[in-house]
Amino acid sequence: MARVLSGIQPSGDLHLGNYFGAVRNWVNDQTTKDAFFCVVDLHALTNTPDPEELRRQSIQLTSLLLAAGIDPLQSTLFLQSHVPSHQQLAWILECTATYGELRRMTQFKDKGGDQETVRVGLFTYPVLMASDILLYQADEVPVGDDQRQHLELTRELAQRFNNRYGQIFKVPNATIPAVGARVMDLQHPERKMSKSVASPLGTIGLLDAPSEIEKKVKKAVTDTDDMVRFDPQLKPGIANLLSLLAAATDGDPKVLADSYQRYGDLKRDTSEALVAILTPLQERYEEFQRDPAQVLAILKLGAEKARSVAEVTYASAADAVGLIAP
Ligand code: AQP
Repeated sequence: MARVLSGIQPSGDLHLGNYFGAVRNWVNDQTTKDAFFCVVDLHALTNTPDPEELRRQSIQLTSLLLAAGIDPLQSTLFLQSHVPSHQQLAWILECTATYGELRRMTQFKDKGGDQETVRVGLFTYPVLMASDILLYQADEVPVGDDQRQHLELTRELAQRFNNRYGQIFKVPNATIPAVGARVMDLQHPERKMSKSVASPLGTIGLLDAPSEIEKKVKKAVTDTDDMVRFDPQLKPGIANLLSLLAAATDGDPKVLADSYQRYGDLKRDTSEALVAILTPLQERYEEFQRDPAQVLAILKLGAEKARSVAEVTYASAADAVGLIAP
């Protein structure tokens, strides 16, 4: 059975990009694959969150993943900081990666890599991510398109390490969905929808009320030529709405474009389709919110299972580089 691993940061409210780009595919994967899903709280520290807020977000995100359909009986769901091997292997991989290749990461550059006060954690983030993946000997990593470059780096580090020290790591493949891989901001359709970039009208959160969803879709930026066509380059706003409708209805954005003449109709159907997907998810979320002890118990069990896999890989890597086992 192929093993999949993916992670998500508790760095803000989950949005449709996280859902269509990643989480929904995780739910599908768990029935046929050996699935590990990780709430990457150590990565969230790169945003220097308020401590109470980080704790709250970690529980909220876990509840949302459960509400979205991650089943702890099928998947191993855990918090990254509960498995110390992530940080231990990250150091070994930092001694494998080069300054030049980390400096070229576009996410680092986008998040302020050129500033004098940039934190080292933001710079080394992709190495910790490589550690998250390689520890589990994952075959596949289901992610959105924005993570493609980080996945390439993970593969490169695994190959470099294996060439030098022997076959320690499986070299994983990214699996990127055909539709929903890059959900764009509704107000700035040239940039991706994001948790940490403030764009209240441009981002649809998984917990947004139906009236908010309707308002945001209605106000979504389009263009003036009044023709519904799927053309992400020339008509990014309309292409984004078509992609969202396609993702929500399992359709094809190019085919859907032929059924619409007016932007208003496309917007109405898009918001209705999104509300239909999000309402049941929100109801399940409320149930988990009422029982945080259950959520913590799921994370505890998940961490035990994750540790049993991660510690074996870490021990092999540590031995390979010449560290003495305790
Ligand atoms: N706009 C997006 N479209 C499709 N997929 C997306 N993902 C993120 N944004 C989009 C996918 O969601 C998964 C989890 O992402 P993350 O929490 O690790 O952080 P990120 O990729 O940096 O996403 P955000 O929302 O922009 O968070 P912040 O603002 O905190 O950095 C990943 O698989 C990602 O591809």
